[in-house]
Amino acid sequence: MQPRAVLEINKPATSSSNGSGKQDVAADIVAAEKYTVTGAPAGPSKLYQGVAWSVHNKLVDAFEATQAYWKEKDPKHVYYLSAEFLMGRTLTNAVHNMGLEGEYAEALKKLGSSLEEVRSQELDAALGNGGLGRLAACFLDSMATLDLPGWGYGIRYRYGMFRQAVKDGLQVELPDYWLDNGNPWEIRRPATQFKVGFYGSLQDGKWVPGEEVIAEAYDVPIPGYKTKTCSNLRLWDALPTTELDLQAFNAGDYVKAVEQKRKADEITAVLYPNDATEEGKELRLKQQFFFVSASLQDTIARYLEKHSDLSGLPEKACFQMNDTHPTIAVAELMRLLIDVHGLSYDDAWAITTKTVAYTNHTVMPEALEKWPVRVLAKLLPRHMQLIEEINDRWLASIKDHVAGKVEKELAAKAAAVAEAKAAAKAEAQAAAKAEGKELAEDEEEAAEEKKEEVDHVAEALKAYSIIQENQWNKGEMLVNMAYLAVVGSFAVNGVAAIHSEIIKTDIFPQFVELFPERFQNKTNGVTLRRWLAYCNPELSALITEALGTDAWVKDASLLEKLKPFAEDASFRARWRAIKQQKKAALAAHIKEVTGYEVSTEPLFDIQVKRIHEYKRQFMNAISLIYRYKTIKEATPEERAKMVPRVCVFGGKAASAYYMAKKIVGLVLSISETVNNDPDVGDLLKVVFLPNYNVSEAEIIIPGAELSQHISTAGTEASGTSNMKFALNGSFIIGTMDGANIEIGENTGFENLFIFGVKAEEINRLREERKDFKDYDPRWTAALDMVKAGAFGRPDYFDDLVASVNDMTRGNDWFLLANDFASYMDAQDEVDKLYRDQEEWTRRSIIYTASNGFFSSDRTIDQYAREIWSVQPTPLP
Ligand code: GFP
Repeated sequence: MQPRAVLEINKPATSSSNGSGKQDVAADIVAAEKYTVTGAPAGPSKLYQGVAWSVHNKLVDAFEATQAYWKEKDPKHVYYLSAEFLMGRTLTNAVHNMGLEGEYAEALKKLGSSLEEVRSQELDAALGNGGLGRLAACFLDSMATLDLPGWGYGIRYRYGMFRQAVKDGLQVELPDYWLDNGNPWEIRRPATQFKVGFYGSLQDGKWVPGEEVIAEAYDVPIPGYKTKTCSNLRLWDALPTTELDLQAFNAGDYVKAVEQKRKADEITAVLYPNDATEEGKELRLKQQFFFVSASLQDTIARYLEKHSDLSGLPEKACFQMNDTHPTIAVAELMRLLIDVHGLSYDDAWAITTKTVAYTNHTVMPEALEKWPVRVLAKLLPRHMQLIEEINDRWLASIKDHVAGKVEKELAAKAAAVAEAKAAAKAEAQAAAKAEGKELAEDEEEAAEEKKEEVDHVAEALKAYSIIQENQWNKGEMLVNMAYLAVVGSFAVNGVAAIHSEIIKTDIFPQFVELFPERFQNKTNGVTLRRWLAYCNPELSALITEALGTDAWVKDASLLEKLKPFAEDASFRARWRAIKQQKKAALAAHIKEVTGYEVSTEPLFDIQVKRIHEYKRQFMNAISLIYRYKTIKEATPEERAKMVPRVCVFGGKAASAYYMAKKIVGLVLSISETVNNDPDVGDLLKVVFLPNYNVSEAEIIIPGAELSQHISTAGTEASGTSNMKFALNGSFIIGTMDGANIEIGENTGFENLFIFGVKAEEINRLREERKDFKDYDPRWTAALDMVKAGAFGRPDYFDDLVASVNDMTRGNDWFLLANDFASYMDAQDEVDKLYRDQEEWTRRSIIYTASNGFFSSDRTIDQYAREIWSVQPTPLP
């Protein structure tokens, strides 16, 4: 397709040399400030732009060298398809990964500033929601660091995730104008455009779209750590095929004149449009198809530059689908291969199922997407037709297996029935005999049983079908995207050991029975660059000093060697001093953002993550109410023995999530009441930090002493902040859920505060607790305070309280009341250990030393070897 003639602009002046052949970074920065951000007044913001644009040039050099090399060598690439990439800020990461920190520190000193000062001017790229999006960002860092040829593919949302603010004690959502000052971290590629169609109809078997947009590429260079490799995150923007309908304009119809532009803009406006409405659903599916189609077209086009035969595609490309959002890739790859490139259905299917792999990140039903056939058929008629064909062929291929299984089950059932019947018959015969009569045979029964068998097979096949009836809305047919992903992929993985098992037993058991080898585990990880080395330079320096090398930043297994230092009192003192320093930084941040002044002496206790009922922030809040009550009622002697705490919450509630927003409201109300109660003083402070994002996390995590990962067992697939906290020497209070379990195995369970029921007990408990009334008195006391209005707005919190405390109105699905007593006991254990600061510090060191396993380098290495078959391809 002919690109529009647009130039790549925004490039700052070329690099300056200071005459000695060495680049003059300060001069570069000044030039970039002058020529790129013309007009803006001098100040930190302008200086940031200057610095960023000067780094941009260096990134582009590394990027071009890597991409040219990979193009020449033509290694297999992995393409990580993800609706989310939660990148956060780039400057610090780029400067350090490229080893430029010395030069930039010096240059900025000359200019009267510092990297720390400048970095805070950068707006977060929040193109993600939570763990899934941040994981994708960590993976990109590790892929580049391990020299693995791979790109991320996603959407360049104009407003990203919403900005969370607090108004009148409640969450409000504001647009996140992250692109306001331009974006020095991307390169626009007007020459890389693809058409993406929607709607329309099938004419002579061919899809004629009713609407089209252009996907235009933006490349975000991803520098690896201590390597020349700089890989790519390609994000798509949507443009209208006709920006201005001049005829309509001239006829005075100004709305129609720009209608195409408006429609294109809609696609890339926000992450996760509210899909409660039909329009919202359609828009979300449109987004998914938009980026998937562009990414597949792009990959195929690049493949065809070097190869003529698409049958070799699986040797050169692997598409990793990050959750169900990109699953339409299965149908789109089929369509491109069949309709555009002329392959047969069978050949296309063989290629697709060798090229696509799927990661499942959740067992929450709301996140296992199911699209109404109605919506899919309207938006993507050809894809719906292909999905039907995929499903028909799939069901036909397993029919014998299912029939055999049904036969066995029926035989077993029939044997049991026959046995029962024989017993009954014997009994009846005995009775008849006693009365001197004879029994007649029932001949119709056999025919009846035969008919039943046929129905049973059809019934059993439904469990395997990609297209299913909506169980809540009979008559509506849905496409189960997770099933499409499983059928269309060569590998399916969960993200922590327990989760990968639950997937097999609870989510996809019928598929496991057919191809067990397809199911794998890849325990998540986080990049140690961002989440230890850069966010906690003080602790990193101490680790490097102790180990005599900074090689641990790339080889996290070396952290293990820190263990003996835990026994050294002087080392512990230095460790503790650094924790105090990071607590002070967090306290200063709390003051700046909320106005609350908190002491740095108390235990810093943190729960930061998306607000969701399964993550049970509400249970934490209830425990704090009880703590508050205890403080209020304590004698001076009792107060003197208490362990003071600063309890921090952070996290966004999805805009349409009713209960989650109430949980935020409750935490804010508790915070206001407790923090302004003069009786309480430093014994307890409760803080809600609004707009939790990557940059906030980089301040919060190093300052944590205790972090909470308290989801109902079996609900949190993995969690990744637990890994970040552990690596920064923070204790974990948590359930036997997600990666907590593996963290426990690595750290020693005696060092975690584990409580609550196990995953295998959940279903039984949910059943048993239907008439539950036996509440822990601490629980009741705390909830009574909410009901009585101790935190204001009792009416507003009424539904929230009922959801966990009134079996007629809610059913405490996430078992808060059930786990509460053991949670409170675990909290008492925390207080007890905290009183012994030497022991606490010793174990804090053990946390950092034990959890190198959770480096995303390890995770990515496993993906590369065990799923992708992608080899490291470093530049010479
Ligand atoms: C999801 C799961 C987490 C998991 C991440 C990454 O996170 O348990 O750690 O994906 O695999 F819920 P959210 O996007 O839901 O936060």
